Amino acid sequence: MQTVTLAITGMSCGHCVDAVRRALASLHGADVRDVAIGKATVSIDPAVVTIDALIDAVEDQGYTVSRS
Ligand SMILES: [Cu+2]
Repeated sequence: MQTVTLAITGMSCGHCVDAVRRALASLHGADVRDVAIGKATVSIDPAVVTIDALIDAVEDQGYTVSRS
């Protein structure tokens, strides 16, 4: 497992936190550890899911993820 923290812009309230959490939790191989306004921490199995897939899932909800 690998732990990934995403920096997310565009989140402003609890609904955003829920939307991001749901988007990440829907991915196979991803285990959501923590979501707060502006960031999400996820444990992933790199053989199953990529960081790009995490980013795409969050950005599909209308937020922007900065890639470090
Ligand atoms: Cu919101």
